[in-house]
Amino acid sequence: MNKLLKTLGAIFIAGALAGFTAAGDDGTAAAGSQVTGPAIPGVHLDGFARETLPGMAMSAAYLSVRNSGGEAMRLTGVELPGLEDATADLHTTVNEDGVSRMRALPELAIPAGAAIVMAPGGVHLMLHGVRLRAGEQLPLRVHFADGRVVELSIPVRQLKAAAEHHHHG
Ligand SMILES: [Cu+2]
Repeated sequence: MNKLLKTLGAIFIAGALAGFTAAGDDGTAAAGSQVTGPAIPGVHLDGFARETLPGMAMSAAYLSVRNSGGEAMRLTGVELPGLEDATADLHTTVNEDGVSRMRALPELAIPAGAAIVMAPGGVHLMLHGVRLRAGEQLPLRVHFADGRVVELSIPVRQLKAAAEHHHHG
C-alpha cells in the first residue's frame, strides 16, 4: 500500500508538471507502448502483457499491428531481449467440440491497409520463463518475414481474474 501511495504521488507530481495525467485503459496508471529502435514506415505496433500469477512463470502478451503500407507484412516471431530462457510464441485459439485450445501459429499475416489486434481468447503471444508485475515494461523484438525487426517496450498490466481461460492443447 505504501508503495502504491508513493507511485500515485509520483504520478500526480509528474502529471502536474507536464499538465496531463496518464492512465491505462484498465485503470492502472502505466506507461504505454514505446518503439525503442528504428520503426518500419507505415507499420505501427502497440501492445501490453499480462502480469504473472504468483509462483507462475508464464503469461501472455497482446500486440496490435497496423499496416498502413502498400505491402502485406508477415510477423514471423518475437524475442524477449535481455530475458534469458524466456520465450514468446505466437499462438491462436481454436474451438474444438466446444473446448477452447491453443495452437502454435508459424506466422501472422497483416495485409496491406489492415490491422491485426491480438486479444484474450484469440491470437496471442504465449510467454514462458517470465515473471511480470503490473507497471513494469517488457521489451520485445518483433521479426517480420522481409527481415525487418521492430523493437518495442510494452506495459505489463494487471491480470483480470476470470478474463482468460487458457487450455493448452
Ligand atoms: Cu497460448
